[in-house]
Amino acid sequence: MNYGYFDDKQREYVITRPDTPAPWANYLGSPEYGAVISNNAGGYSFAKSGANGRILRYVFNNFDQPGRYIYIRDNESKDYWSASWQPVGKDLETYKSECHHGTAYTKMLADYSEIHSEALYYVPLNKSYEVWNLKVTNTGKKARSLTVTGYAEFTNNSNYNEDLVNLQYSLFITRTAFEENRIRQTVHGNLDTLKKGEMVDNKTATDRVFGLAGAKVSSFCGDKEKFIGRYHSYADPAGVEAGNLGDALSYNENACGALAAEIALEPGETKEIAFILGMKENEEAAAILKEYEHPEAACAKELEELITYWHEKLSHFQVNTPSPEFNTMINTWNAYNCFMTFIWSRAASFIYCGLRNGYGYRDTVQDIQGVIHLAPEMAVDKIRFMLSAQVDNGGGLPLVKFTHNAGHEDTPDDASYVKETGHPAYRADDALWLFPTVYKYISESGNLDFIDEVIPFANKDEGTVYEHLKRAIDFSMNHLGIHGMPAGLYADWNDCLRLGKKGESTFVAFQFYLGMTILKKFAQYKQDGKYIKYLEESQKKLENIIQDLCWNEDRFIRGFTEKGEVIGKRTDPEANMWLNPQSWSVISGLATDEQADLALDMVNQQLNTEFGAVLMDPPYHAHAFDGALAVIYNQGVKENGGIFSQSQGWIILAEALRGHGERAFMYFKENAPAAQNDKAQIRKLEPYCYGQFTEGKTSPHFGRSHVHWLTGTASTIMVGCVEGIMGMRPDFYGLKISPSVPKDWESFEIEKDFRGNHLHIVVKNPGHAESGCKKLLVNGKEMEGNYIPAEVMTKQTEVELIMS
Ligand code: IFM
Repeated sequence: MNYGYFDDKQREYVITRPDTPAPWANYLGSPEYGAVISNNAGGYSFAKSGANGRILRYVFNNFDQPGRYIYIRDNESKDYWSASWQPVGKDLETYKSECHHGTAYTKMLADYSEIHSEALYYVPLNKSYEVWNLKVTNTGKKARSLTVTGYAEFTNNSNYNEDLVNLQYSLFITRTAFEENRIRQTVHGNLDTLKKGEMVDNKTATDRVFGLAGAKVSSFCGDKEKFIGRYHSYADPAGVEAGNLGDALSYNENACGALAAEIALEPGETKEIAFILGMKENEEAAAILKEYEHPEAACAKELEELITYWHEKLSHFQVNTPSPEFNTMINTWNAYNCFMTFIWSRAASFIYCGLRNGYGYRDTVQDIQGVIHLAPEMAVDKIRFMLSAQVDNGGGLPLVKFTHNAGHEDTPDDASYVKETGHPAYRADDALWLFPTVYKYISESGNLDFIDEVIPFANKDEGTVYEHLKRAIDFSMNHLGIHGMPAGLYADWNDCLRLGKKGESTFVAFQFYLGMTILKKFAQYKQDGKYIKYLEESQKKLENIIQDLCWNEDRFIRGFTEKGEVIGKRTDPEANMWLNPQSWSVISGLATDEQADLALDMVNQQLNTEFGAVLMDPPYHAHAFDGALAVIYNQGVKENGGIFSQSQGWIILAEALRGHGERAFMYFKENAPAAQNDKAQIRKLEPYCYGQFTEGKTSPHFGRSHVHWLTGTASTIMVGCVEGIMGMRPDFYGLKISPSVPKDWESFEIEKDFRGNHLHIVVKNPGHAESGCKKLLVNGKEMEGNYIPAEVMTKQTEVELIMS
């Protein structure tokens, strides 16, 4: 079943049936001023922090309410509806609607009772407030008199938790006032005599304003209960029903901002208004509202700015392949999803309430990889930041506080850090993610000077990027487990796998192995012969240990507990086959050809399903070892045998690196949101963004996906597709092109910006190969192998690669 379609030209997903199986969301603004909005206008807004800067209330687990509601009332018939299908929820036989989720804007179109409305929601570029721009058109033959009401449900306190559960406090700090064209809610209004910067008990007066531009306010309401009315609901608010909001304000009541305007429309006539919402002081709010006196011009210009900004970012890598799903995901939605995870981290969604007070080290370093090919300049800023969150012993801070102050931070060795962040110890993998991320950035940008850039460590001291990476190696070397592989410490990538401080994870061992391969390239560039020797010897030693201890006939095991128990043996009754050690054995370059192919075949046989490969199998139930925390989850979900979508990216990459185009693409397609557009009743999640996981074959809801948008899946799949399937493999000195595609792809094209040049790449595959390169022409000149040295590229470079 499908609820909409992709409009690739506009880069929009258009929802044609509003009764979607879950709220399908979009992101507006940024965490400076952020808004999450669903296709039925549900969602919330915040300034700076989803948890502590909450402006609009949203009740989680509660059918996507409340939201940014705009009600339209016909003053003659007294009938009313909403500009989004919900909350009024008119019969879909008579109410027609479309929701266009675009890049940083959402537009709701509705037709009902010969009135066409368009509600456009966005946060203007680099601004810290939001705009709800409404256009109403009379499509009938008689003049109409309408009352249009905008409703914003303020939280009583900026802390969302206090707002929802600590009512004995939060109800008594809020009040509303009305002035000319706006409702102002003040939290802690009684502190308004304090001087700027002064606080009482860490609190100060804060204003939130909901205003109207483009029409006169005909009535208003600042009290939620009066607006909705006892025993009414968002579907039939008393104030809307009456056509007059009663001009009530609140003092110790639940606050809201409701503003009504009367709009008369001749046949064919259109009028436009704008509601503005933000955490703004009164004067600034008045000035902002003035800018929207003529909403038509102001809003159209701002929408254009947003579109230009985002479409330009996406334009740096575009593909045209025989697969529409692949094109849609890579050109727009996976790419946009990567930007959202990159910018928002795990700040806010309909699942994340904004409680995290910092960036997860591994998540953030992984997220960066998803945007490197599109915006290396954005990526490098975040890389600098993450390097500055590396402790001088080489480990990463598990949680990097939003207030991070490089050079002055406590570390997991300090009780104060543990108390403040709740992270009790270092994790084995955090700093190891830096290797592929830093390498990919330098290779994409060609910015080799970055290797020598000096960046502080989190606690003290500073060093070049090269030194930072060396210290990451030192960290693992100084924390070896019982067999000489990197110790498990608090965790590896898998939060639910506690192997014990001295236990060992093969995943981390593979990451470490790859880290050494990458650092060797840096050392070669630096002509650091002594260090090259050290790396080679250490890497060989590690390789021998892994080969001796971790290969189990047809698979790599998952690791060892500190008691020496082997996890992931083929004879184990549960969890005897794990996905990540197999894919990473290939990605790391450690597996022999024979091992790689066997392990990948076993993944295919034992773990793959029609919705992707499960993380491990069989799930834990009766045979979980002490550190197998996954057992707390139902079988077939999350780390307990769910299809953990992030890992799907790594299996795509592993298959592609082996030149198995068919399988790489199969893994892409199984879990690709766009490829499931017609299975919305199964997948439930938005068909345009990734989720954290899909329920596995042992769940009764096999195929249902969860935890939308803010997930590491976005970046790993992007890397799997760009570096793997499309074969874009830059290095310090140029670009290797090594596609791995389905055999029936006869040809495809790539538009890629690379180091100031534009590459137009045409790949031809008349012999139906899955991978390989017979010939590579650059501006008509044949290259050696499949490599283009950077110096032969021109502003407009024509590339032709013949696969077979
Ligand atoms: O790797 C973790 C991530 O840091 C948080 N979400 C779950 C992943 C797998 O456990």
